[in-house]
Amino acid sequence: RQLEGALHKALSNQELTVVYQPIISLDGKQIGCEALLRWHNEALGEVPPGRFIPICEELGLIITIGEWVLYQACSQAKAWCNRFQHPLFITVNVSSIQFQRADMAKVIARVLRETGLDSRCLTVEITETVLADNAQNILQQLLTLREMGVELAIDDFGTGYSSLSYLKRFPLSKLKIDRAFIRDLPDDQEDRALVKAIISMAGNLNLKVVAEGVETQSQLEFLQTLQCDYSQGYLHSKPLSASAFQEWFVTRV
Ligand code: G
Ligand code: G
Ligand code: MN
Ligand code: NA
Repeated sequence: RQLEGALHKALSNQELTVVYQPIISLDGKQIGCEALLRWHNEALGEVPPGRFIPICEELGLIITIGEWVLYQACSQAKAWCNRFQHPLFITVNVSSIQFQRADMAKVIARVLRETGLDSRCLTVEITETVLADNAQNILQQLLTLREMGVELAIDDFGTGYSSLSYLKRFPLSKLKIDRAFIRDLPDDQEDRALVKAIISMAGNLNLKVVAEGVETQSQLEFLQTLQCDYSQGYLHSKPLSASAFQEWFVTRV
């Protein structure tokens, strides 16, 4: 409960920051990054997002904090696009609680307008929870986002409980394979079969695939043989501060 009190003030006390983890297409041509929230509190130290984000969701704070992350990420991406003349996409996690408000698509449209970021440079990451919510309104908002040019990725793919039918019903563009399936590649025969099947299914559904948690060269080589589209993980880089990401980026383009 100490956490709750501190969280209420985290944003106004400027304790929140956004870090950026590189995502690279397997052909090396496209570069992007995932925006990830960090919280450093004087008394509590560095609190991991897995601990404080669920509390933000419970308290409804994720509405303001989520919008702040979106704004930070889009204005940063816009600044990098201007500076480097090299296309860069940014992916931002949007919680199911944020999608429960009827105007999430409008919020995203406004942030894009205010920051000047091209909508095609933004990918919104949602979890299966968003899609499991049967509200017609959610489908409508996701369709609106796609019409605007924003891409939609399903995060942590393979770990949820929902049926695969949502892959057909929702206008998704990318699927992020959860790192649990990548960890034991290329040795584990079952994970090999699963990842192979996921990539092949995604290809047939016209979805791009991002492999998460790629830590070794042999994992990357295996993913290359399967024609996976993108990889993300410690092999390329851990999440970086904005200035460290910028340094990393200039060495790549
Ligand atoms: O890699 P990291 O430890 O930062 O992420 C832990 C979890 O927190 C991940 O599931 C990630 O999706 C989630 N997360 C990180 N940043 C955000 C954010 O800005 N919004 C939401 N909703 N989730 C986030
Ligand atoms: O659930 P989501 O994919 O949004 O969360 C990303 C989380 O994964 C972050 O907490 C990030 O720090 C973590 N992460 C990113 N790359 C790797 C990796 O290569 N290995 C491990 N173990 N974790 C990773
Ligand atoms: Mn994510
Ligand atoms: Na994930």
